[in-house]
Amino acid sequence: MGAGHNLFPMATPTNYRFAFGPWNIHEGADPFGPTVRPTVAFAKKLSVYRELGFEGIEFHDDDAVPDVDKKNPGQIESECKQMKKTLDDLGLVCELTAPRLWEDPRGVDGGYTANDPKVRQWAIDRTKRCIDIGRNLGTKLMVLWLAREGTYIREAKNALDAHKWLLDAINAMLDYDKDVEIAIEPKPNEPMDHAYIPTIGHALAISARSKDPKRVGGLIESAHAILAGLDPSDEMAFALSANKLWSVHLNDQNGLKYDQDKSFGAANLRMAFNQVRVLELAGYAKTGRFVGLDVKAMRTQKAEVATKHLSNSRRLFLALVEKVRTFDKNLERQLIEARDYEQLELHILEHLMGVGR
Ligand code: XUL
Ligand code: MN
Repeated sequence: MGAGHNLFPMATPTNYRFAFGPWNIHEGADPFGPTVRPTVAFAKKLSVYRELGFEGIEFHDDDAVPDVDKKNPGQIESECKQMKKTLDDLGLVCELTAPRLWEDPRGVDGGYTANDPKVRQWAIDRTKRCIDIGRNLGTKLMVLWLAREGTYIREAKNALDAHKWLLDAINAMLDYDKDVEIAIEPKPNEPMDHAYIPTIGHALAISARSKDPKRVGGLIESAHAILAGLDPSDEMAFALSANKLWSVHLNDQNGLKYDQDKSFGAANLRMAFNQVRVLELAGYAKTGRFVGLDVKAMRTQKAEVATKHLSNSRRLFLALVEKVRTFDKNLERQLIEARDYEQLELHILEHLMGVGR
């Protein structure tokens, strides 16, 4: 695994907590080629979290309970008990769970917004199992990445019905468990041509219409905001200003192409700086919420070094915390007062490059 590199690299301690999902250690398949690295056993994945500087684990429902659809509530509870013990022993916590509807053949055209009422019911039932898993693993936070809740062709669904069904599904989740907190992870496209909840604005609008808006917030992923043509730091600020940013998936995206999940800061360091800046401005670390890194190793990466995307992203994040904290605040204030944004920009760029004053 090569986990020994880049361990806890920053001298300055910060109180950020980091998380990632087991899917972020992967075999490297893409739509044009098969796997290039052997499968890493789940137990082995768990064993590298702490070494890499992470304490939070993000679970899809079937990461925690394989074949969840085939299991009854009793089986789910006992498997979760075992998993919780494994996590406790390793010093890990489950940050969130997320129902993985998009891999099931029934969810081929969406779950909550499928045209077939039986599929919509299955999607809600499966999500209830996901809520059970979260409760048993000690987290209230459930993420909805609405993967196939959209269309390949616009005419395939009645979008008015689809939005109503989505709201009904969210209300059913809120009814099912009085403690569950739902964070919608917006994404404008992929796997569908268009998704119904493409931005955090849409997510918070649907939250406001739900039966318990204080339990519906958001998770913002950098790449998803970029794919929507938006600035991730502004998307985060929008949610933070409403106390609705309940997690983040930091990564990077080199323009409008397939969802890349590059290492944080790898494509646009200044955009990454601004995401860290907004989290710092909001005191995000003090909330105890996690910084999730939803990053993929390049396909070219050899198996023994296929966790560097995670440790490097964390390292970059911490380096940028340092950059935000050490930026000359007096100078910043003066230049803003003088409206000399050209000079402010130069200082930011020089600060990031480690040159100049
Ligand atoms: C997909 C994506 C997912 C969610 C979790 O683009 O980001 O991995 O974060 O379901
Ligand atoms: Mn994500």
